[in-house]
Amino acid sequence: MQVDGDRFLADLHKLRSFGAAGVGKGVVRPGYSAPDIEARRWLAGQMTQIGLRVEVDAMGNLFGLADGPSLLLGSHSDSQPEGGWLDGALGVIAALEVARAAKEAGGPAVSVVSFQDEEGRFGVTTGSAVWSGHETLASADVLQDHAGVALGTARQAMADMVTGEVASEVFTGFIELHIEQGPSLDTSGEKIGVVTDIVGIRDMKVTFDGQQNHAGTTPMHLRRDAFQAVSSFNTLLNDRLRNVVTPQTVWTIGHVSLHPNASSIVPGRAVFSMQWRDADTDRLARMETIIRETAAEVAQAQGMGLSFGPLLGLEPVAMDPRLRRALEDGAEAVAPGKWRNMPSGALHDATNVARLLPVAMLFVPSIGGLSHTFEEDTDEADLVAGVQVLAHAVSRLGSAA
Ligand code: HGY
Ligand code: MN
Ligand code: MN
Repeated sequence: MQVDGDRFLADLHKLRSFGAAGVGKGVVRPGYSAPDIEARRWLAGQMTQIGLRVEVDAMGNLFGLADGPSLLLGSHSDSQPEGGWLDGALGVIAALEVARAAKEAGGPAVSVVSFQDEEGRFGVTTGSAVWSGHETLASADVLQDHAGVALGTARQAMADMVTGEVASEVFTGFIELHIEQGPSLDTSGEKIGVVTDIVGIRDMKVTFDGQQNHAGTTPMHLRRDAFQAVSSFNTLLNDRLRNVVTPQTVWTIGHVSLHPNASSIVPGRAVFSMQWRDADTDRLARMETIIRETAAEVAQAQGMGLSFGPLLGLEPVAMDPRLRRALEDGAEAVAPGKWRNMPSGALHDATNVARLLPVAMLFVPSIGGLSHTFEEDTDEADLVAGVQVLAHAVSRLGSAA
């Protein structure tokens, strides 16, 4: 099978045109937004053109199905609220190119997927979480974004595209090509990372309820300032986690909403996202205990009400050895001596799909290790090398993977 690098790159740039934003190659295409749905319509057209049968499930996961048993390739085409042109998009367009090249070569059978809301506007990888049975549609529907919109409402915007549920039994395995989103390959000068494991994640909203009041007249010692509670919590937490974490453990408060968010008002409420990631489930649990206890202690000391949202999460998963070996072979053929095995610190749809199918992943370098920013980029020659490794692995595995 012969992939066409120019055709692949042209499609990748075309996908970026849906929601193109910011300087460089930025994209704003969150799940179920108008650009996301427009992009899915364009992708569906591309799938049809290469002879795949388009199916869209109730969540908005978009499949292009080959006849008979097939290997499933893909990723997601939604973006972060400020994202780059490659996160997810690369894996979807690479899948399209390999499926097209496979058709031209007379096999093997390759299907394509773009999962919905991988970037977690509503949760953590919600599209593939529902497809894989990790979440039910009903439990996903009540999840809300930071603006208070429910997923069940948001997904109505693409209801006209829905054809029905897509069974996983027709697929023999799943392979996802992605950018690394970290600095390892760029720093070492290597071209390909073959993923060994994907870390686990926990994510929940935390709310401190204090007393909204006048910022000029309320003495400091009488205040119940919700921002001060968040600030104390963060400082204490960083200190307490130190005994539990490893250099690979990460935790982030990435979204804070203060009410009413005005210069002259002592904030009465703070709602913030608390997310933590690690390769070890026990450590994730120990961190959860510390997070909950620290928040309770701050609430008690500062006279705050405290509540926690639902705890969302995914467990760490290992990649399938046989699919991995096919990628390692491909990496050695395309970039001899310039690839490595490595874990993934980012979450991916592959984690959910691993509940149903053997899965594997490969990475190409991210320039400067940047991602989840408009500045995200990868050398185009490295992008093409990634597709070539994927095609090599698919040829080796055949449709009976
Ligand atoms: O956050 C993640 O790891 C993924 O990009 N959604
Ligand atoms: Mn991604
Ligand atoms: Mn991402």
